[in-house]
Amino acid sequence: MNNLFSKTKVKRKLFVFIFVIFILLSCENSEITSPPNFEVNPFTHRPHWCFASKPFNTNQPKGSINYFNSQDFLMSYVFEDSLLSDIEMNEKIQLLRSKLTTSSIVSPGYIIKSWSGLMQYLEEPINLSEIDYIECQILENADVFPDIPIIMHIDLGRISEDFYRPGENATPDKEDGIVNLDGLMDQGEDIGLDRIASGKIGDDQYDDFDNDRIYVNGFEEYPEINGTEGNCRLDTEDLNNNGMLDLTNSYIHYSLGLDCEEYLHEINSKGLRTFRIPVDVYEIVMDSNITPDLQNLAYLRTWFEYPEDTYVILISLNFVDIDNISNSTEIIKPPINSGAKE
Ligand SMILES: [Ca+2]
Ligand SMILES: [Ca+2]
Ligand SMILES: [Ca+2]
Ligand SMILES: [Ca+2]
Repeated sequence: MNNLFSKTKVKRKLFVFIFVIFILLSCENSEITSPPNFEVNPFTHRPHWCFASKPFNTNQPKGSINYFNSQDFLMSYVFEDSLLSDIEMNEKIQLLRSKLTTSSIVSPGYIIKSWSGLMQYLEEPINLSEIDYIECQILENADVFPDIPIIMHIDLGRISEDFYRPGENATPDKEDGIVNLDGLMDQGEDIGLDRIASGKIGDDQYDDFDNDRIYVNGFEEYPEINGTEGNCRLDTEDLNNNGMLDLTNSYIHYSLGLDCEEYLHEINSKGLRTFRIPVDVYEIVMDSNITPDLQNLAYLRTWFEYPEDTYVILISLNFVDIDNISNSTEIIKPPINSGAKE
């Protein structure tokens, strides 16, 4: 009887031991395979952006920018394999790819940099006192990222809305009101910020929207996706929707060399460069006596200086509050049906 009892005890102990080992192994396993909490980064979503107005502090010639959410990059091209589950390895990532072209007035052989960029109005303005650093992740991919020096600028605050044919008029260029000024897209209004339909005299030949994909060096591009005519959206320069063309420049400015060490926090094995810019290294740029309201920075502009045609692949941009990291939009996620097209 005793013998039987002790045998049962041994069996039980063995069972508990095996069970504990199993739990430990499965915990370890889930630690390895469970993915980080990837979330969509709002600053890589193409429709949030429009072309940038001219930075107040540059005299460089204006190049052009074509920006799109390309569909041919997988998570595994960007992040370390150890951070990804098997499913995520093959999922597409939403990234914002910008094709930067130099100004046509720049003569070959002369190194004069061009500028071009993007801007947006932030529905939730940034309060600088709640931010510790700006994090920017750029993918350096030798196939699509020619090795040339690019300077990226980040402006935050009050920024001129006059991005389409600047100086042309004192009111915002907009599509609404071509037929009825009612906030709705009436038939005949989706003809671009030039307010002239294709085929009519004076039409901007570069404003036609098309989401057709082409391939350049094996990577997809969408050369006419930023057109405002025929894009099924009511486009406007009046980004803050106050009925006026805001022209004040009063903002804070950061800059970083994308091939430089300054602010570089980390490079991973895939060529993902993570920059962390301390929030207090800004310069103030203003064209009047209006100082930037650091607690209410409502426009964001990112623009680039570059000596040759190139690309920038933005993986994420975050304004990080380390005390509230779960609320900051720190991480990135593969898109759900996101697309260049959207
Ligand atoms: Ca209308
Ligand atoms: Ca047009
Ligand atoms: Ca439109
Ligand atoms: Ca406005």
